[in-house]
Parts: sequence; structure tokens; C-alpha cells
Amino acid sequence: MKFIHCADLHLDSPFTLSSSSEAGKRRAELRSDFSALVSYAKSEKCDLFIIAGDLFDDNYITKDTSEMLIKEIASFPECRFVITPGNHDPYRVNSPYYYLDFPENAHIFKSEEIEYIEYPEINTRVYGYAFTSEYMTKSPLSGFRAKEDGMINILVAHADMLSPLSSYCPVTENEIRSSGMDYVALGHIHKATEVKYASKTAYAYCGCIEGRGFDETGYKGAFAGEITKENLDIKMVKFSKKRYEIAKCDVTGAKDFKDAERIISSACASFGGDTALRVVLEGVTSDGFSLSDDEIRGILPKPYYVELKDNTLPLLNAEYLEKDNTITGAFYRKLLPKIKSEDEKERENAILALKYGLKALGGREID
Ligand SMILES: [Mn+2]
Repeated sequence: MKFIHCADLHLDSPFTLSSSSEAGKRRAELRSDFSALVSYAKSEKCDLFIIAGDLFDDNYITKDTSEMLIKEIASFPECRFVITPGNHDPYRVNSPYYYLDFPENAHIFKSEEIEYIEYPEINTRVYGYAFTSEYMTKSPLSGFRAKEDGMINILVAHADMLSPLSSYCPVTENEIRSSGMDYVALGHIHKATEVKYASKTAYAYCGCIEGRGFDETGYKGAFAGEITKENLDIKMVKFSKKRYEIAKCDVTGAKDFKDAERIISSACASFGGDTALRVVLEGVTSDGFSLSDDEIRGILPKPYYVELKDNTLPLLNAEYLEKDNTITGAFYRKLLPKIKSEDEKERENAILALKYGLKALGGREID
């Protein structure tokens, strides 16, 4: 039995990091990701198309999106689309699942209790449940066991395996182990995992289909492959049009623009027009060292979006500053505990304060 496992498409996501015209383009790309998934499923002659929750980002979806979705599902009647509503798109009155007229080959789970649909022609039973509100604190898998009759048992689950105290359907590895499923197709965590096993039950998060910010880096996609009662053979297929990446460039010891250019271009060489790039400068520099945003942009390949973060520490003369008894030394010693803070935000702020302070005290221009 051949299948696709996708999740967390978040169709019509607002893409708040982008400008409004860019955000519109990104939403169109998300729609076309879904079309590309369906085309791929057709070319692979998939029997089953699993959507493990958060297909929509919200209660509200545009007409373009609903038309695209219905049209794509209807265009592949040989395939069974099984959808489980997640925390962003719970099944409830006035949700798209409630008011849209889905084609007959789509099955949507509607209850917080586990239910199933049987497809004897492909020897497969698909279990699932639905978020019916934003939160779900109880695991529907607790004490649950699948039927044992030779059919392939798949569970489609929007669930949080990272914390047993999660408000987003906490599911534990033990519950999966004793579920008797052949495969648990997970959604909710946006970073894909490899296929893991709890006893004989395979389970995996496929991740989201497009990153939407620097906390979701890398290319994204869906799992595709084949399952039998004895064996699972799936691979990650890339579908994202864009990716977010963070390039950390340690410019310690860079004395001038040429030095920095060498370091930055090698760290960023692989990022082209499909990448939203955050360049983070790190390391220890002498306090006279500076690189303007424009200079850095000039070095980079052409990502479609770039932002810069300068976390360098102007401290090559730290030893001297520690003993310095002028106001500069006093300023440095005052900031030192915060520069060494465990809290990343506090550290960043302190480094920024130090940079501005040293510039101001040295009578240099502050940009
Ligand atoms: Mn979710």
C-alpha cells in the first residue's frame, strides 16, 4: 500500500515576518505545495494521502484556498484522503471542515475519541481523532489497542510527544508501543524526525511543508513510500519552495573587511535565491572593528531575504579593560556580569550596550 504522510501545511498562514506582498506570494506558494503533493501522489499511484493536522492555520480560509483544496482532492478519486484536525484547525462548528463540501474520497475525523475507517481493498485500517478545540490535555491513546486481524493499522495523530504535560495532546512512546499500530503518522512538531520504532510500531513526524520563520530552518517536505504488514519503506521528499537558514560567522581575529569577507562568503556560499538568510556575526573582535550592513550584503550570494545580527564582542583588549581605572573600565566591569549572563537576550543586550558605550566613550560615531 503506497501512501503520503504530510502535516502542518498551515494554509493561509499570515507569514508575519514578510511584507504584505511577499506574504501573499508565500501563501500562494503554500497552496501550490499542496498541488505539488497531490501531483506527486498521482505519479506514485498512492492509495492513501494522510494529512496529520493543521492543514489550515485558522478558522478562516480564503476562497482560493478552499477551491484549490476541493479541486485537488476531487482530481484524484482513486486515492483516499484522511485528515485529522489539529490545534490550529480544530473540528468545530464554523470551521472549514464543518462548512466545506469535501469530496467523497476524503475522510475527516471529528471526535476526540479514536475512531477508524476501513479500506479492505487496500487491506488498511486508518485510526484517528480530532482536536475539537485549541487544546487537548488527554491522550486518546491511553489504554488503546488496535485490532489484530492482519490488516495494516495506521494511526493519524496530531500530538505532542515532547512533553507529557503538553496542552496539545501529549502522547508517550509507551502508548505508541502498546498501541499495536503498524505506523503512527504524526503532526504538530514542525521539525521532521526520522522513522523511529517503539517495539514493532513505527512512528515519525514529517514536519511542516514550508518554514515560516527562523525557528523553522531547512527544506521541508512530506514522507512518501510503501507499507506492508511486515515492512515500512518511506523517504522524505522535499516540497518547500523556500527555506530559512541561519549562518553563524565567527569573525574572531578579522582585522579588516577582506578578512571578514573571506569568512562570511564561505559560511554563506550555499545559500541562493530560495533562502531567507539570517547572518549572525560572532566572535571576539578588536573594538575598532566594524562592518556595515551594506558591506555585508555586498558579500553575500543573493538570498531572497537577508537580515543581520551582530553578536561580536569588541573585547580583544578585555584584560586591559578589566584593570582600567578610567570610566571606560568602570563601564566594562559594570556590564561584565550581564555579558556573561546565562540568559541569551540579556547577553545580547549587554554586548550591544558595550559596543555603543565603547564607541561613545571613544568619541566615535554610533550607527
Ligand atoms: Mn499543531
